[in-house]
Amino acid sequence: MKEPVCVTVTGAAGQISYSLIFRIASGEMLGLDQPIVLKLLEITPALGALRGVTMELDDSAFPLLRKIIYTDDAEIGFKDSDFALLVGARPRGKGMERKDLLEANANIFSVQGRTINKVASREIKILVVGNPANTNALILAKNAPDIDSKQITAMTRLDHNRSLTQLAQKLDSPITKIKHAAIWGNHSSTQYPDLHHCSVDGIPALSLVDNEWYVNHMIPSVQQRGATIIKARGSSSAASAANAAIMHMKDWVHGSQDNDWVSMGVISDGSYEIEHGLVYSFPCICRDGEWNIVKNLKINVFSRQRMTASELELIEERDAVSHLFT
Ligand code: NAX
Repeated sequence: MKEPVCVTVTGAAGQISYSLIFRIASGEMLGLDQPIVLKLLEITPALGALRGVTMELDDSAFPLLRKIIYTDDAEIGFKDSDFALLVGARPRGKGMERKDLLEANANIFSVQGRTINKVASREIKILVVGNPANTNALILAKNAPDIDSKQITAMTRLDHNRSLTQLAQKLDSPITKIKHAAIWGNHSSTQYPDLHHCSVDGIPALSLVDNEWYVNHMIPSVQQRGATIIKARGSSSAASAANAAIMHMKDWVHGSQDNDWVSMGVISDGSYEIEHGLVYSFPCICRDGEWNIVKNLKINVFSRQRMTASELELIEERDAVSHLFT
């Protein structure tokens, strides 16, 4: 057995965490040989509900779960943290614009960035789930200057998974036959689900579906899927978001399955002429605990327009919160 690692989850009494925490504790994220100390962070009014979650964790008797600490003190929550899943945020409700979310959440992530910078492990791997995830991750990175910005990522894996399933259902194909799907840009309705490099059982995906379906059905339905789910169930995606967070971290730590691509919001190094320093979703391959952007893909005019539209939205978001950069 390995030495225990410390995993912090924020927003731990929320609906995504209710699925996420139990899967982390079971070993699904870091492996069945990795003992875990769970640190659960919430705001003060949610501590009672969080206590209930910890009682359920106790009652699950997870063999890998060495200790549970629950708190409303960020310094305790992030102390020596090796992995942090930042879910805590105000979720998007019916009719709420991203700009409202941006304002409500920017402060949370600047404070958490400074705290992580002060007390977390220098090797920490961070996934930002709370929306607007890309820009929250950017604020965090700007406020945690001693943490390598390659260790701070935002979640677009749910969008990636949604693309895979749309295509699999259209072609009646197993998900496992689909390779090299990609989400570019922001986790928002400007995101660009790209099938130009994608294959299904070795055959180019776009030769198997008609362009009309791809452009007018698949792209908008992936872009709007979050809103569609809110409309149907009255609250935002939870179990599927938790699943995507587990897959994101698992692949980052253990490597992408079969060297396939995964989509991750990461700090742009200027690849594909995307503005340096934005947190932008790129197709990545994970290996040896690191992610790398897939390079040298041909980008046609159709793709470029969509990639740029999402980049412009991220620039606008960044400019709206730049007063919180230290
Ligand atoms: P919930 O409202 O159920 O839970 C959020 C929890 O965060 C609450 O319990 C709240 O008390 C807590 N919280 C608020 N401020 C906090 C702080 N400063 N420190 C610690 N905890 C804090 O929302 P839930 O449905 O779990 O969604 C969480 C976030 O994920 C939302 O921002 C949501 O928009 C976002 N999502 C992101 C997705 C992605 O793909 N990146 C998809 C799913 C989801 O929409």
